[in-house]
Amino acid sequence: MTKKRVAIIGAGPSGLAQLRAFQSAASKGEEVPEVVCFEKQDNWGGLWNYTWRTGLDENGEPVHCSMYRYLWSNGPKEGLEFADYSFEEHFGKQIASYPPRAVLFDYIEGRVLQAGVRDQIRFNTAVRWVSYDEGTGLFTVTVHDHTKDHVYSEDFDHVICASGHFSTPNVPYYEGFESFNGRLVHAHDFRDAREFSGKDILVVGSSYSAEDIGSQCWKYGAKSITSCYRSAPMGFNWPDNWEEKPAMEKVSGNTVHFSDGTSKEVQAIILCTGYKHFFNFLPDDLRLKTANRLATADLYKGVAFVNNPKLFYLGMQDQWFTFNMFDAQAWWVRDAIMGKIDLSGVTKEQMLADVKEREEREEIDDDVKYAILYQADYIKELVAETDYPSFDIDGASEAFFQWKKHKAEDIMGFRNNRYKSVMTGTMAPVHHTPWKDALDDSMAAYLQN
Ligand code: FAD
Ligand code: NA7
Repeated sequence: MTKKRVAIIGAGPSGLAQLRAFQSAASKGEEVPEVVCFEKQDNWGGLWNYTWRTGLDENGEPVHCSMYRYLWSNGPKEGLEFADYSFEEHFGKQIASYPPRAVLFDYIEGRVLQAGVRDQIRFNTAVRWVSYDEGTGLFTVTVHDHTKDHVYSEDFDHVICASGHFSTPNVPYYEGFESFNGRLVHAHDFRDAREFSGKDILVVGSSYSAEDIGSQCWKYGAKSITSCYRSAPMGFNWPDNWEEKPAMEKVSGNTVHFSDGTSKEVQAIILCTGYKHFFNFLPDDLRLKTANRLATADLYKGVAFVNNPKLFYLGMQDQWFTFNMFDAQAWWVRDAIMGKIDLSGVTKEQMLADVKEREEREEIDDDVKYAILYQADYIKELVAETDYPSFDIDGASEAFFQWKKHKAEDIMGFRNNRYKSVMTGTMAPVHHTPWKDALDDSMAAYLQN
């Protein structure tokens, strides 16, 4: 019998988790399928593979990166640690709890370098189209290899879509945008906070990007920050030069008008208005259509596409947990593909019922703690069905609860706190410099602890 062939789209944390999952089974002597991962960038790491570029990349592809220069983890590392590869194993010591982007990239890379999976990835190769043939039961994946400038197709038994969903910006229009005289940019294209030093800026939105990009600009010397919300304020105890306003109504010249009748003159507007699940390489019958929520639409167990369960999606949920949730999903998908988890007897109705149950359970309560525990339960559920090393998921949730509390206490100081690893049981050191003063966030500077 010929080996099954599996295509993974994307070598970000989710796609890399999938490669590691198969490699882990192979290292235990199991017969694993042939795996090919297509990655449109020239390196792995997904969003964590930072670039200064915006707009189109060197190949004319939309730039994937939404991260910015001075980004530090927005949650404690103790909530995202891999169960099979701890921070201590990677760095040879315990490190502080909110690593900058470069440090987390290094950690993600360390595990897959050790696993030796890089040769399964075809870099600089953008997936253009995927189709499914009912007759052969195979997917045809068409890609553009930019290195050779060659478009070709190959057939696969399974496709795993791990292309991320925080890359295609959701860009609303407000009256007067076309004649605004300052810089108007979406968070996706925000790179260097120093550009806004000395300026009055507006951040639109009230979620993670608004909070963190506003905080970055504050840290690197913006004159004032105004943030505005559509539904609810972020409500933190902001510094004196940060003001929260209700919804923006329109812009005239450089003046922004808000729904409470007030206005503010600004030199820059940064739209922190979220992202779209966007898959321009998938036809209607294979394309996931979902809101950014914990219970994604149409994914059985959060991963298997109900309309064709030979197709899987990783990491499509809104995220409290990240890397270890992607691992739990990847191990489960691996076992479904290898037949260790049997999907053949699960009907479409049963899959839809599973999705509905998850949606209803998510909607019971909109409390943050509830949401964290909901996603923790999801990870527990998947981990229990595979050989992914079980870990103290309740302990990781506890780190998130503490993080929430620390943010409420001091939004510009929460990153000075430390938490205990649930993988190794050791406490992180306090970082040597308070976040607001740590202007050099290189890996060398961060690891000086
Ligand atoms: P991605 O990281 O988006 O990777 C997807 C990969 O697919 C990319 O490499 C991309 O090039 C590739 N790809 C896409 N389309 C194609 C195609 N057509 N053909 C070939 N390849 C393709 N999480 C945390 O845990 N902590 C944080 O502090 C944190 N901060 C964040 C800050 C920002 C600004 C953003 C946007 C997200 C942040 N996240 C954070 C969440 C982030 O989603 C995850 O950490 C993680 O990167 C998701 O991994 P992924 O592999 O699912 O997707
Ligand atoms: P989110 O978490 O999806 O939040 C998007 C925000 O944008 C949210 O506050 C929305 O308000 C707001 N929004 C969306 N559309 C509009 C319009 N038209 N007008 C005004 N405000 C709008 O995205 P983020 O970028 O903050 O975070 C995504 C990931 O990046 C996250 O996982 C982090 O780790 C980093 P709403 O509350 O819906 O009214």
